[in-house]
Amino acid sequence: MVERVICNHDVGGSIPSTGTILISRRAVPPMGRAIRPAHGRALECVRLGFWLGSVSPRGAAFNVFLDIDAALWIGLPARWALSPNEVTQIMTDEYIPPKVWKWESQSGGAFSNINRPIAGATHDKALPKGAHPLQLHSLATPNGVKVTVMLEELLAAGHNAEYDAFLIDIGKGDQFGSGFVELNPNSKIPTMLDAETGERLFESGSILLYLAEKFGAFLPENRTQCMNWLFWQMGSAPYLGGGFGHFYKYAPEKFEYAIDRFTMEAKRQLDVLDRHLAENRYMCGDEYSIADMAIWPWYGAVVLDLVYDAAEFLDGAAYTHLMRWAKEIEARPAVQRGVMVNRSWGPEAGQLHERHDSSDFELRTQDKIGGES
Ligand SMILES: N[C@@H](CCC(=O)N[C@@H](CS)C(=O)NCC(=O)O)C(=O)O
Repeated sequence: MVERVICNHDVGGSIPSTGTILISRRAVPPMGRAIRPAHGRALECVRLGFWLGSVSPRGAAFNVFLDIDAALWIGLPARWALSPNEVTQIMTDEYIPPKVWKWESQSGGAFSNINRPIAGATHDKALPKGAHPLQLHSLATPNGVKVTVMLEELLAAGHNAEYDAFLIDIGKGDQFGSGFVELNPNSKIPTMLDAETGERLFESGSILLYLAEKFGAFLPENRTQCMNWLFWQMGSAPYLGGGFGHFYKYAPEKFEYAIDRFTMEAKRQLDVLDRHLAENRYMCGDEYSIADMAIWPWYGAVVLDLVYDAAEFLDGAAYTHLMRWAKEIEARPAVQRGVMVNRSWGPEAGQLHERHDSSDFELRTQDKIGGES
């Protein structure tokens, strides 16, 4: 917890007269109360706070002031301390929830501009239509890649699963267009229309299952076990992505509590997979299935360091069975094609913004068409 104390009084000595303190709130006890040794962590924070006083984090002047009891307790001269009336304003980031939450400001961090507390369309925008029965509107995030890998696997296996894939730029809010919301009231990619049946599809797990049933493929005989792992992925990945990935990579600050909490869970999940893959070639036994396609873009990608830049932090290499499986799947040609579809970042040769034909992988990647799309 961080507290900012702004003071306006000259305390003399070598400490400037005005400054800001950013140290653990526990380091500064309520004015007039001493830090008790029982607060082992508090002492640590005071020392850290004082040490930080000599550097300039965030490029700003950074002066450390302590209240008098805290100063005396750690043996600093009294003139280096502030008395209560010298502290004019205390701003704390300790969050005290209001009675009723209101949407007043962005929370900061990546994606804060698209987060909103209400559902529904924000603007009128029809979705484009392609020539094939399967119309995908998506982006090559892990949830999007599940479906494009499945479609490429189906095609590679000889099924007539030709599809049109259109790019949804979630950073720009395309998912809140009226046409998109008609397909998916939840405004998240991936979403798909099967123009042959008129079926509207959303939720990546549901789309995988729909395609597996439609084409009679990638659903092993032991369907129940396979569903266990498919649903495991759908329930678990939000902890990895929305929890760990968000706080490790995208949050506006590194919050130790949140990173610890979700790292613990992410590593537990990696261990669940590692133990299972020690005994099984694929998630559902000997057969490659939609469960592998659902799990690989998240957990395979984490240990292969394709998302969140966290493979080292999570010690991904230690999960040797998971790594073996992740590499085996990564090497599949259909997977290599699937990860390119609706991808709008990374090397241009790996970005196929829209996919309408198998020749697009050769002819229409960004390095080939440049500013055309
Ligand atoms: N449970 C959904 C999650 C989909 C999801 O979270 N999609 C993200 C990208 S990975 C998205 O569209 N975010 C846009 C937004 O939140 O506005 C699924 O598996 O399809």
